[in-house]
Amino acid sequence: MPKVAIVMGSTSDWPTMQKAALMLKQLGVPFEAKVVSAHRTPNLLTEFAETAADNGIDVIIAGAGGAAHLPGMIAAHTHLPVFGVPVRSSQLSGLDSLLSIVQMPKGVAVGTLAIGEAGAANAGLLAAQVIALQEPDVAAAIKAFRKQQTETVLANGQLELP
Ligand code: RP5
Repeated sequence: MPKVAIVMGSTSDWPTMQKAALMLKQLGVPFEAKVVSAHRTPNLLTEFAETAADNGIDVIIAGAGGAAHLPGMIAAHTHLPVFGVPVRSSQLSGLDSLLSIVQMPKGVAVGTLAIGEAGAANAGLLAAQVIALQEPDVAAAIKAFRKQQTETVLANGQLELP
């Protein structure tokens, strides 16, 4: 049973949102990933968000670009935590996506990540950190990931001229 749902406005978002999926896979968190568009499939959005909790979802990651209303509209339909990923857009490089997601009105929360792949990866990490509150194995995997990351940086920190 998936614990995290990764949804995105278009298949064109998948190369970015895969980074969230890869992080969850690395940390051993079950997930599902699918396209749910705020504008092209509004009824699916409502159905998905309203039934997510009953379907065993604990955290939702929503990525979209341009007029990125998906994370906010999903948050409007569920009490589950929603993390929004601004996907880099072709016209405005994702600044439009970021501003569309981040300025939520008081009372409906979306946790907004960075634009693009770093934001998607961190959305996966943050979702795993929420899941880890109840899952010791996931907490251990996150600690191991962070330790490895630190060791890699320390091992490659001495810089020399070519
Ligand atoms: C948004 O429009 C999607 O999230 C995507 O980032 C953007 C472009 O979608 P496509 O025209 O590539 O399907 O809804």
